Amino acid sequence: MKVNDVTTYEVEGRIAVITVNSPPVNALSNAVRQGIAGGVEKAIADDAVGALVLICEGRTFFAGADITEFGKPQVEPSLRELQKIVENAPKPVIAAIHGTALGGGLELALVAHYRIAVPSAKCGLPEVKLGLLPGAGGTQRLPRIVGIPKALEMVTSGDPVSAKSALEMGLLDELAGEGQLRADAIAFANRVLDEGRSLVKVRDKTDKLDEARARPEIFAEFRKANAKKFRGFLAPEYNIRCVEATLVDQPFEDALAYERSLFDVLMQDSQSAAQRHVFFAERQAAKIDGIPADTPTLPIAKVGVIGAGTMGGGIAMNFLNVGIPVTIVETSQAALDRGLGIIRRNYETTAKKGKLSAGDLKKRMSLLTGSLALEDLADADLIIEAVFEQIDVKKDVFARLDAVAKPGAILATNTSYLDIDAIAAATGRPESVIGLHFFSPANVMKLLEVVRTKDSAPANIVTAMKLAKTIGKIGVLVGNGFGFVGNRILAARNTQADRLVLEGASPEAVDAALYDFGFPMGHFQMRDLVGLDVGWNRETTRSANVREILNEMGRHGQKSGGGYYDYDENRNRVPSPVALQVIEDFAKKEGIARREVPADEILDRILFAMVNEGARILDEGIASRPSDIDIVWITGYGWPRYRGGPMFWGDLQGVPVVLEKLKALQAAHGDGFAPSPLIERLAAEGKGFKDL
Ligand code: T1G
Repeated sequence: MKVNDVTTYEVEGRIAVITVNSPPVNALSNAVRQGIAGGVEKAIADDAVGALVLICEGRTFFAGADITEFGKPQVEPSLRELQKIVENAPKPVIAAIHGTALGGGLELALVAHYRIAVPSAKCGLPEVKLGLLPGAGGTQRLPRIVGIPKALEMVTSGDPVSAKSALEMGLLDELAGEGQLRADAIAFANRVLDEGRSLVKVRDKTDKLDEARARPEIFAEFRKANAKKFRGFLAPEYNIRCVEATLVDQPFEDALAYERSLFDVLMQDSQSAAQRHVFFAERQAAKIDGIPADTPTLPIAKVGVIGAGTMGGGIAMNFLNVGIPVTIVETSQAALDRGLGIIRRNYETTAKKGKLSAGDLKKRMSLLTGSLALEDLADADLIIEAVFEQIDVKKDVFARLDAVAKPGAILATNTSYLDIDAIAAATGRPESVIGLHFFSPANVMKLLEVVRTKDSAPANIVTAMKLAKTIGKIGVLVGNGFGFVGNRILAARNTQADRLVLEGASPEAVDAALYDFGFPMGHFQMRDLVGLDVGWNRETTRSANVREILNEMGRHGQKSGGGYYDYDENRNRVPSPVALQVIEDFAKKEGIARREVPADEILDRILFAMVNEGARILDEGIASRPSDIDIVWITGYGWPRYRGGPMFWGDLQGVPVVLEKLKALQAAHGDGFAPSPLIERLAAEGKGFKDL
């Protein structure tokens, strides 16, 4: 019988089965919580019922609280009230888990008296990834059932564990047969009754806490070991404090109240708002506006890569990793052998770390074919060019590809900022050309900018976006324009950083400002790492800027022992008097007066310039959503997740504030800061980027 629209109640023998079906992930919405409460109360009142099974239909057990309801008025019963109903039930409640029991879903399972799952199930507390902590007792019950070390790892990483691991650590009581969950859960419930097993409450278990009670330094050790990973984030520290509270001699309810108090602090903080924004933004980015959802995708059974350099090799690995054969073409045997060797060595390094079996290494390499002939790509479904970043070279490659590639093949360029319409015009099939902008190292970085030209065929766009997911990337669809989205905003940051050091800020001051904001490394440190000579040409260099002069001096960055910084043999960086002298001399030549530049000016000029460029990109239709720009900069350039991305950050300041700041910066530093018309429109309408 139906309890409500998402919950049914059935009795099999003496076992009540409460089934929830609330797509897409059975999130613990108001209706789901009401349905479960109704079903449990019905079972408790039914004398024919001895035990209860709580199970879900669809793809997964409860995947957590319903994030879409955050910030909206709560409807009774709250998750914690529902937990009380289940935990205090006078009859055994068995949670039957498939898919992913996450967050509030696992916390609900933790107040059941027993837990059974199929082997393919996973259990986790991912709240930290949303800038939160398990707010329904997870930080108090999980340690009691798996011990503090494993609980610390789970709540601060947010990563789920497999059903097998969960069984081993005591989180699960039994594994069901795959596809047998309902029947096996009912059988388990009957055994619980037949064996007269007690109503085990996780809150009453304390033996698993003894290890940490005997070694309280475990917490300091854990904080130290993860300091770099947690830097800047609030939520991991608050999760640790809650787990520490399990060792405080206090009533369980007080511990729950403490957990709730810290949860409420996090929920109000902009860091959680930012990370919840990123959660939905990542999923939104995969949606393609303006192309019918039923547009067919093309099968990609064979891939060709042109260029076996750093990018070409990394690109090829993405497809080999998922079992798609690749033919990689170079212009000389030496270059081809070098490229194939690098791919093999990359896999061997991964294998040495135990992250790749010898068999998988062999299989992946068996899918790779080297060639010196473009003609060998004639049967490829997708061909990705990764040759020298020079428009004439790329046009020539595409003209030759046009004569070789089979009809319907997708012809992709990995260019990072060149005009793809111009490249497409070198072929007789511009509709087949698209941009697949990978980020170095291409086999590691998650971001893939899928660049549509004015002629890119819809089926090719849809296929490319689906392919991004297949190879484990986050695909963001962007328009064709200088630097597309990521590099165009990087260029805006470059301009300000270069200008700031000429005006008197040191490279380390600029880098410190960005590092303290949350970037993994500063601007000049990143430049030295990538290499100052990327895109630099010895034949045409004219000492036109500091970077050219450093290159002309042989200072190409980390790889040459010096760039904007000097580096010791371990590549540790120190401020460089030589680079500083170059900067001062160039500023003098340009007639730029040097001065003390305050740290807040450094950050303002860089961040507001980036937001302004993002607004221009939106206004030109190069990005279809502000949140897409956020995803590009978080996944491609290390913008700190807890700050949500440039456009989220702009909204956080408030568009009127952004407008005023830009006007002031324009007055002080020139028209490069002229506010985007979009910002002026939004300010006038009292709207933010989120309203686009
Ligand atoms: N609430 C609402 N909607 C959700 C949701 C959730 N918890 N999880 C996913 N969705 C939507 C998602 O937006 C998408 O919608 C669709 O479901 C498919 O998701 C008190 C406070 C479960 C592993 O953090 O990790 O419990 O785009 O594309 O790749 O302590 O979704 O189709 O319209 O990701 O198969 C804790 C978050 C919440 C889990 C499935 N739970 N979700 O991955 O599909 S906080 C989480 C996921 C909490 C308590 C606290 C994944 C997934 P649409 P999808 P997927």
